[in-house]
Amino acid sequence: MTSTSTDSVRIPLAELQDLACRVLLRQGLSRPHAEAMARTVVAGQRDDCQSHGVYRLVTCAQTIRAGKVDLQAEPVVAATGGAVVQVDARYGFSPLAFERGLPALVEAARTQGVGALVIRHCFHFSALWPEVEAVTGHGLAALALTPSHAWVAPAGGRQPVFGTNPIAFGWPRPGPHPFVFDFATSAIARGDLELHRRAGTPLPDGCGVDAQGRPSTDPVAVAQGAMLAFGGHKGSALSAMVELMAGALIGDWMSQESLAFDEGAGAAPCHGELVLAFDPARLSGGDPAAHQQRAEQLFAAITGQGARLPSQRRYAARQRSLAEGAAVPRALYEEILALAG
Ligand code: NDP
Ligand code: PYC
Repeated sequence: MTSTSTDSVRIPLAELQDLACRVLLRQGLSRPHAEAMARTVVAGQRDDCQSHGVYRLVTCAQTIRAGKVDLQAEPVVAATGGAVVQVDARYGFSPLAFERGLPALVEAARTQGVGALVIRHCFHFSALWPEVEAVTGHGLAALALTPSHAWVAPAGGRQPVFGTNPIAFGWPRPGPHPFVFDFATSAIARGDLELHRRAGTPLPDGCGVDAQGRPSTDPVAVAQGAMLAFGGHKGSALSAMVELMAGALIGDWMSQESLAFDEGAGAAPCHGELVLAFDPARLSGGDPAAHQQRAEQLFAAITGQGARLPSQRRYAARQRSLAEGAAVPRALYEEILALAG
């Protein structure tokens, strides 16, 4: 451990993985779940994603206390040999279900051109970029969608209907870093709202309304009222699409149903996830390398004018963390040490 300032410490990644694993094993998770979840949250911390890094160890502990998650659940993968791969997470956490389904998804995309990984009945607490990055690692493009709990009002309304419903996209590139974006369709992710609440700091303007429908920057008041979609009616429509595609379409719960199942326990949402994979070799009509080159020209036209690509900040943080360890807020680190006993 290295002290960076009075407020944070740098922890070598292997040490952080070991600590996260110990915390999760101590909560009663099976080793495969603990290791998969630790990989996910340590990747988040490594890439300076504070709302979905090791802070999630605290929220996962809360989810486990609520008593509905199956800590030993073995995901069941059903690959049909066609485009669709189904994984029943059996009310366990989602990272292991994704890891178990990934090989069959890659195989489906390679043989069919398009593969669809349908995960059902999972407790979902993570960012989606680790998953689309994993798919791009196989030379495939990827799109991932998941609902959450109904915290977000539709544009023009004030009653929560939608989840924070992230959309993540990945495009494989030469070199180590794919083009990836991953964002909540709410103006702010719930995880960031929680971090504001813990720190006692106000939300940015435009993130939510209080229980009376008045605009508010108080995270507690917004949690009692409603969060708002980003971009008004456009984000609202995208959020509805996520409910439909990663809820109704795949036969699993939407965000209202997930919240009802929670019964006020404050656990992670429980629902499904849809991950699509696309093989450029099968879809480009020939000469995928030439089309890949055209994609590179698009990226050059973005960065060439001083704009940055999404995930560029994350990749820079990753490079530093690999060299110096991941920065963890000191108070959070102590909270995690306490969870590890
Ligand atoms: P952000 O708004 O922080 O970032 C969204 C995306 O935009 C990132 O890919 C980011 O890249 C990129 N970006 C940010 N600023 C710029 C810029 N100036 N130019 C170009 N690209 C930029 O994400 P959110 O707060 O909305 O979401 C955070 C995380 O929360 C996501 O990973 C998401 O998966 C997760 N989440 C999970 C949910 C769940 O149900 N499981 C629900 C909702 C959210 P970079 O990271 O490099 O800044
Ligand atoms: O940050 O909105 C969020 C979130 C929901 C579930 C996991 N993260």
